[in-house]
Amino acid sequence: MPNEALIVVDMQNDFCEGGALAVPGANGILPLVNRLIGRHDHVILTQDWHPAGHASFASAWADAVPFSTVKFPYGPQTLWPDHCVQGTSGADFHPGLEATKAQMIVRKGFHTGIDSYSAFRENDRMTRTGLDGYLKARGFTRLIICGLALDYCVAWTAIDGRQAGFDIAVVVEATAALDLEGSRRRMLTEMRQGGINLNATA
Ligand code: VGL
Ligand code: ZN
Repeated sequence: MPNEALIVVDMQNDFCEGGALAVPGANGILPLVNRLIGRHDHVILTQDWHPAGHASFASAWADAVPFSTVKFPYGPQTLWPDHCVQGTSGADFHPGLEATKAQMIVRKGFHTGIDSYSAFRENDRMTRTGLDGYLKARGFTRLIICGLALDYCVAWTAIDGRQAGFDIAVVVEATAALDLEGSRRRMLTEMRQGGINLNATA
């Protein structure tokens, strides 16, 4: 469909098996993600792309442990293990991902003090990535979303996409979740209530 784009979120080594912030089940979705890529004319990849010492890394703070939550100027922020550092192999796309066809790669999380789960808007909820303008300029009205992690970058990208006026379907079977303290269930509910279609299949 000419007005439809596939967005593949953060299929990077650090989120896959053996990676610094591995999402359980990440490698298992690769065949489904590749099948979706094969079936779509317009493919966009997102890439988590942090400078070393990024504020979302627990290692950047004294006495902080990964997966704890701290107060940032823009609100609560989960601290993560160092991951997807610019230029490292952990930030590369998984070698099994059919990445060649991608028409656009959106990098996010490159401002040292601001994390970015959404591919549209950073975690301060103000700084925009430009993806909205790109998609609208190209005439896309419907977005199919898959990738990692369902309850963080996929969910926030879907919710912000909906808010920007796109028709959104998340292919849940082509995602995997971190599931920290019930985040999978919580974000599925938020997406459903936000008018996002969760019934699409790969
Ligand atoms: C993500 C946590 C930190 C994700 C990225 O891709 O879902 N999660 N950075
Ligand atoms: Zn990140």
